Amino acid sequence: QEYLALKCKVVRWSAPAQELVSASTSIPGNAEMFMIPATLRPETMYGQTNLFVSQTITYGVFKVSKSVFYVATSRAARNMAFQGIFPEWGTAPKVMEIKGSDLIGTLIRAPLSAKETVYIIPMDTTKETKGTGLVTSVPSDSPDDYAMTQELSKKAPFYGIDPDWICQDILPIIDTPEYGNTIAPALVKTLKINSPKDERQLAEAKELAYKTGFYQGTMVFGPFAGMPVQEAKNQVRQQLLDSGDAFVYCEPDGLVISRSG
Ligand code: ZZB
Repeated sequence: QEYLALKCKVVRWSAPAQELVSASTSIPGNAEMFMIPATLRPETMYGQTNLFVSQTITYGVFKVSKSVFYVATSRAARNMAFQGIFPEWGTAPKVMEIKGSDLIGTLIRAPLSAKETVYIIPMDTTKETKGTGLVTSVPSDSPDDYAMTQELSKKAPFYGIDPDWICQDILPIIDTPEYGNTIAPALVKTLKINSPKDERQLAEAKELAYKTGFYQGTMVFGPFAGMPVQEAKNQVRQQLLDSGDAFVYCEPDGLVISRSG
């Protein structure tokens, strides 16, 4: 699977994360630190409103250069080590670990997002075994993201977050003949999805959103407005690569089983 790994620069740490980072002797005070979500939908990046972490995943902080550090799962960093992302081939230099729960409330800059900065919020269904373990939230085009952000804003105290961290107005990015210009809320409504627990319907919604967005979608936001998604996808991807705001991250399909004998 080939993902686009997005470099989301930390603008302000949550209090617990700040404490841990400040205490680390391996991270200089002027370090640039990036959260690295992995995405298959570069053309939706204008609509990023949050970044999801799982509270139960322990993330690693990895050294890219003297003053640049990436946050991702150790599993993802091991893969990156064989893709020329760290200075020494085959090595992912981990300088610190941090629990997802300690990252909640951190403010980041998400490249291309219409929002200048976005907050890190929890989504405990985020898989450790996929991508980088960090997921950028696009509630206009991802039914999972829309359902989770709705749940979080309804039950903010329960989840221990500030409701203001989640924006309520959904920015249209892609228009489709069947579902209008915000496909995720439309599908959540049509398929009567009430919460992130409605897994089966959400899987169906995701499949439909992928297919409809790709084959029938037209961009309605950003420099490629008016262009079919099929064409814009690669243009946005290339723009993010050229600006240095993203890099390609690949992972082997399925399990890699070591041979014996
Ligand atoms: C932004 C985005 C916008 C995404 C969208 C999707 C959609 P897939 O489809 O299962 O192969 N993702 C990435 N890593 C994880 C993880 N560790 N756990 C859970 N979800 C993860 O997975 C690829 C997509 O799943 C990624 O692309 C990411 O969300 C999420 F409008 O990035 B995406 C209809 C989907 N739309």
